[in-house]
Amino acid sequence: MVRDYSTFLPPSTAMDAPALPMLTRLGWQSFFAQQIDADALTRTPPARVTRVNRTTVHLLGDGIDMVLPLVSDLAVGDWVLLEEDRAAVAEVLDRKSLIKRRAAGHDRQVQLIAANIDTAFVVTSCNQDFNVARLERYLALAFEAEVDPVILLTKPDLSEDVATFVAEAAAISDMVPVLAVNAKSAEVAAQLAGWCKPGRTIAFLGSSGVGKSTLVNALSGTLTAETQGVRTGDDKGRHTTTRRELHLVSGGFAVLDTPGMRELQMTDAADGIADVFSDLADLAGGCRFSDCSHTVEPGCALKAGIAAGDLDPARLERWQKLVAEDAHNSATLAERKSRDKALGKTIKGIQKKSRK
Ligand SMILES: Nc1nc2c(ncn2[C@@H]2O[C@H](COP(=O)(O)OP(=O)(O)OP(=O)(O)O)[C@@H](O)[C@H]2O)c(=O)[nH]1
Ligand SMILES: [Mg+2]
Ligand SMILES: [Zn+2]
Repeated sequence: MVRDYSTFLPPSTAMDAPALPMLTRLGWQSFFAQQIDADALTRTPPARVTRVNRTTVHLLGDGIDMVLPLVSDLAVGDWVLLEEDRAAVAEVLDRKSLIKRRAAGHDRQVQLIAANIDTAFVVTSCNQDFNVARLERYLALAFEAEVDPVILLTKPDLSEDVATFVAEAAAISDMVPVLAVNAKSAEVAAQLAGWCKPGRTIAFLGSSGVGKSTLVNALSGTLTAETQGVRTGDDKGRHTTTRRELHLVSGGFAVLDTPGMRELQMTDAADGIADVFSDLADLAGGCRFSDCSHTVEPGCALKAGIAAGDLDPARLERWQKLVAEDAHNSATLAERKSRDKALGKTIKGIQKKSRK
């Protein structure tokens, strides 16, 4: 791929940010600065992970644009300190936020999606991609990661029913702003300006074909990311973006483009799920039994809510499904970790014995 270096050049046009230090433009914030002293800052310079490959990472910093060997558990968006000779990553700084999911496939490891994101734009379109249950999953993931989510509804120009999509999305959570944006229009930068301040990092998440890369291009003002038309008939995308990549744009902030995710399984996301469904959790406080399963128990406040027509039974079902899935996945992960630990001990024991 040909990298567009114009996005790394000093800002020049009127809409660009004033000349900002490179580290600020990359998202260096006091949260990271306070983890190291001034001396370490020059000896072991910080750099940000913009891309994670199979065996290497791409890093950008002040005068740094390099590829180094991958160290384990690095995520796109991580801030690292380099060794004094700059030949390797010395340390990963504490993360302000971390978005993760349970990976698809049979080994089902936890997959780190992105670190140190300030705002996650959850992107869907005003078409067949729109799905409340999936949006709830994305929001739970963002809340769990302590990232502020915003729902973007793209392709309003192709829909005759934008207001219905907006209303359905807005009903999901009081804590999540919802915006309809034509990703191909000139208004994108102005519409998202409140979140795209210099020094901040934003991410676009969502299915293939919803316009994540188109939004990246709209914000950068260049063709930074590749885009491709969706399938006619079902509006599904063609998985054009194949890896996560952090782009530095001329407005002085960092933008993460991600590939469309096919599956979004919950793991260790109990708090995030509780945030999305906080109204139901509050209501459940009124159930007669503290361990009420909201199915057959007498005195169930949620059942009463449904009977009174105040609560959508489908929403209660979705909540219970996510809670159960998260509990199952988190338990099996915890079990696997303790099994791996036990196995590690056995192997160490065998090695010790064989050395004797
Ligand atoms: N009319 C219209 N087309 C849009 C809008 N947003 C995206 N598109 C088109 O939708 C298609 C898919 O956009 P992409 O930006 O490639 O989608 P993506 O989310 O990056 O997809 P993946 O990389 O596959 O995950 C492209 O043809 C875009 O031009 C919009 O708001 N209105
Ligand atoms: Mg894309
Ligand atoms: Zn109940």
